[in-house]
Amino acid sequence: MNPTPSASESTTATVPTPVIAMGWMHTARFLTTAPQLHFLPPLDVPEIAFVGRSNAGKSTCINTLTQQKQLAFASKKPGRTQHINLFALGKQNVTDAVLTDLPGYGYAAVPKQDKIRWQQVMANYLVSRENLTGIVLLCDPRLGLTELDEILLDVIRPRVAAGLKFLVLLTKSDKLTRVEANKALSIVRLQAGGGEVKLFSALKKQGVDEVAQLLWQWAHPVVRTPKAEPGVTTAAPASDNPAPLALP
Ligand SMILES: Nc1nc2c(ncn2[C@@H]2O[C@H](COP(=O)(O)OP(=O)(O)OP(=O)(O)O)[C@@H](O)[C@H]2O)c(=O)[nH]1
Ligand SMILES: [Mg+2]
Repeated sequence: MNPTPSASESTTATVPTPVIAMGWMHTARFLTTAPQLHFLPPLDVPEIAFVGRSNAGKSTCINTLTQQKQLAFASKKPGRTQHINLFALGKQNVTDAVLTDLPGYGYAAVPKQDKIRWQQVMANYLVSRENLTGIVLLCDPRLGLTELDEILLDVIRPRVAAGLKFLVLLTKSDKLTRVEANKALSIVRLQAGGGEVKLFSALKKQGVDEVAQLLWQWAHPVVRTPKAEPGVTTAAPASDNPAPLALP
């Protein structure tokens, strides 16, 4: 899950300061909600999806990153998020990226028919959403990556190989000792095939700045300008975002 970038692909993205990244995150506002993929408006800005088991902490992670208490609906009760919810990011109301909160999978109490329907909605979204630029897979480290997470990894593998950004967040890290956290990191790093894995805690604010900086970089890819000195790069304006990714 860690594709090697081609020579023509720029990899030296500008790293924003935490203040810039967090300020950008704070601009998040509700954009739209949809029960199925075909109700979502087509967009041409980078879209970053938060996926994972029910109760893994996806909605809480979005609220923590955006420093807003109730932007996404978080709840102790699993299965709280039941639609695809989009949040727009960008200063002065100019949207330059979108965050997507997806319903979680694996919640036992959901009727089988609903589970199947949701798996299809999510797989459809992950495979065919053209402006999807990155996926954040959230995982409770006390459970590790489960069979359902592995199925999701299989679904997205071709797109990750084609350049889609991918990050695994081990959530609720406040519930682990340092030794447990390190062990969970090593195991999930192996399972994720070398992809990036980070610890995250909404409660202790662990990993927040780092993740905000990374998502900013995903949404603001660097392009080489023809006249630039070798090695000199500039951040692309939002409208110059990458061509739609090759679909599997
Ligand atoms: N201790 C701790 N609890 C957390 C953390 N993040 C989330 N939680 C709790 O975990 C529960 C589930 O959080 P949600 O954000 O609703 O989870 P979700 O993945 O969006 O769940 P679904 O919408 O059902 O898919 C809530 O009770 C949160 O308060 C964290 O970093 N630390
Ligand atoms: Mg949720």
